[in-house]
Parts: sequence; structure tokens; C-alpha cells
Amino acid sequence: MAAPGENMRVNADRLWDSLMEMAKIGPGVAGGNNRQTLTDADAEGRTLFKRWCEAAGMTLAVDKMGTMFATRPGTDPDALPVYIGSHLDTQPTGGKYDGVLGVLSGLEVIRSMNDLGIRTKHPVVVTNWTNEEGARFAPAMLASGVFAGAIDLDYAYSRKDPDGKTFGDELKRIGWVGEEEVGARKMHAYFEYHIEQGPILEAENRQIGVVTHCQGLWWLEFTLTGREAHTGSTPMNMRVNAGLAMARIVEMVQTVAMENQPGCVGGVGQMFFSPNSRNVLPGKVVFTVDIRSPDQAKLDGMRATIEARAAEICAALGVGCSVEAVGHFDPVTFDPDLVASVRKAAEDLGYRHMNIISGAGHDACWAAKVAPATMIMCPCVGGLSHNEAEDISKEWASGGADVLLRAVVETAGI
Ligand code: HGY
Ligand code: MN
Ligand code: MN
Ligand code: MN
Repeated sequence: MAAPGENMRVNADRLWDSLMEMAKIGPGVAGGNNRQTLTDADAEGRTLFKRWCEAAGMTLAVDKMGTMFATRPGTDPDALPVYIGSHLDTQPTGGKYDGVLGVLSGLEVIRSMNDLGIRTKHPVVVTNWTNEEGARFAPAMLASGVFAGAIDLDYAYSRKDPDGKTFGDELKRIGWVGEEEVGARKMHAYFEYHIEQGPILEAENRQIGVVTHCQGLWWLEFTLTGREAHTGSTPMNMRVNAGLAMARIVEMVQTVAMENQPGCVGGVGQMFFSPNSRNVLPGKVVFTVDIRSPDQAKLDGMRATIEARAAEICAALGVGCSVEAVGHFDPVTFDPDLVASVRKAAEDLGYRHMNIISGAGHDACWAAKVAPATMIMCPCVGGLSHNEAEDISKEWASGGADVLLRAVVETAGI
């Protein structure tokens, strides 16, 4: 048995096989996955993960948000656990690795510690957070937000999907409402391993991203009120056109993000027209603006500018305008000691690495509010994610998991 610290690596083939096995559940239409939160496919993936965790000697607990915590005991039962977490839910046209890599690499760390005969002082817990994506129920990182005390449990249960189904009803329907109070657990440390979902690591030919920060975000849900009217017979000067207002706001968001370069992004990914008929001017348009920046002042400044300009655009068109912040967290600085343990592990393994700021949001962002937390990243092909063509190599996958194994063992202590 290799003692800890020598040739201590995960089993790359076993990790890859588990990723490919999980990818069979909730397949997409173009090689990726559609395993949206609280669907039957999500339930199937949870059951598979539970079976794998129990086979690795872990015991499972579930909290009232359905988050799964699989525990491997430590030699000191009083020591706070070291957590490894991410998510098994996917976008509707998601890839096979976003979130899943982090959960199954956590399982692989346990499997590898079993193989290597490593007994850590602190227990180690592998976590599958419910509804990280926020695609079906906004906001993203919902369960970890409740865990961190930033989001109210009842509010989370009330969130509705586009079909009007509530989070609470769907969680009950799939049979994954746990007993545990959300946030009752205390963490010694939290690690999340994730694909970069951007182009930097691949472009810089680095295998490991040492994640020092994560940018903050606002999700602003706009509801515009126009007047339903015939698209053919209504004169142009008589229209109260919510669709036109929406188009001008989308363009304005792009302008504001570009005015705030470097380091800001903004865009719109979801919109609903009502009545959504080809020859009826919309009476109501609902859409979500997603803006992000690692700079707190720029992030909040963009929000203020966008809301002010949107009000002007709507006033000029006689369109009603209301906006609700349905998602938010401030820019995150990860724990310097844990960041150093990730960097040291990459150096000991001889993996090319670099510091990086996470462009995407993660459950680690909420975990960092209640415990020392950090992240590890690997490249993804072309920086592409939230696309069924999302792709990584087996080497990239296991390289980050090797770093995770070493950083967790160092932090959990022997
Ligand atoms: O929105 C995000 O950044 C994450 O992918 N849910
Ligand atoms: Mn993710
Ligand atoms: Mn995602
Ligand atoms: Mn804030």
C-alpha cells in the first residue's frame, strides 16, 4: 500500500467508468444529459449514487432540501468532518461532467482511501446538493443557499417551475424529503472539484485551476406589461409593445456589460411571452437577466444601471415594468489555507496549475459563508459547458481528483 503522500492517486478508470454509468441516466438528445432536479431521472441518479456510497462503506443522511450526505467515519468521531461536494442535477441540455465530476470524484476519493488503507482523523462526507443548476427552480445553488442560511426553507419549497409545480411538491413526489434540519451540520472544511466551464485552463495548457475566488451574481427577473393586440391590424403608433421593450433591455444589458469591461458579464437565457401567439402582441413578457462580476462595486453598479435604464426604456414605450432579484450572492474569496493545500497537491503531483477565478457559480460559494471552503478545477474542451457537447479527457478528470484526494487527506489528517 502506498503510504499517504507517495504515489497517492485515484483510480482513473474507475472514476471514468462511474461518470459514464451516471451519464446513462437522464440522457440528452445530443450526447449530454437532461437530468433536471427533482425529475424521475434525478431520483434514479440519486439512487445509483446512494448504492455506490453504501458499497464504499459510507452511511447516508438526507436533509429537508433533499441534499445527500454520505459519511466515511474518521478515527476521531468528535472531529468536524471534511466535506466534498457538488451536484448531480443538470441543465436541460447539459453536459456529462458539470457537477457530476465533483460528486463522483468525491466518491472516488473515498474508494481510493479504502484501497490505500488510509484512515483520516476527521470524518469525510461526500455531498450531492439539490438543485444547484436553478434551471427548473430558480435560484441556482438553492439547497446550499438554504444550508448557509441565506435562503429561507419555505421560500425554497414555494419556488415554481415553468409548469407551475413547486419545489416542495416535487421533492415529496420523488420521495427524497430527508429528516435532517438544513444547515444543522458543521464543516471543518469544504472542497468542490468542478470543470472550469470556461476557456482559460485549456488555452494556458494548465491541468489544474487553483480557485482563489468566485465572481458574484444577480439574477433579475423582469415582468413587462404591454397590451395584447393584433399584430396585423394594430397601427404602429397604437402599440404598447412589451416584446420591443424586452428586446431593447436585452441589448442594453449587453451594452452595460461591455461598458464595465474587464471582468463583467451579462446576458439573458430565459424569457416567456404571454399569450405567446404568433399574431398577438404580448401582454406580458417575463425574462431573467444574469449579471456577474468578481468586483463587488461593478456588480452592484451594473444592477443599478440596468434597472434604471430598463425603467426609462419601458416608460418611453408605455410598458409596465417590475423587477425582482431572484438570485444573488456576493463575490467569494476562498480560504487561503485550503487554496494553499490545493496548490501544494498540484505541485507534489507535478501538474501544471494556475490561480483562477470561477466564472460560474457553485455550491462552494454558499459553503464558504459557513466554513473554510475552496475549489479545484480542470479544463474542459473549448471552455464549453451548459451544452451537450461539453467534454473533458480522462486525464483531466483524474488529475483534479488526484489533487482532491491529497488535499482532503492533508486537511482531514491521518
Ligand atoms: O449559474 C451557474 O453559475 C451554475 O452553473 N448554476
Ligand atoms: Mn455546476
Ligand atoms: Mn451548471
Ligand atoms: Mn450583495
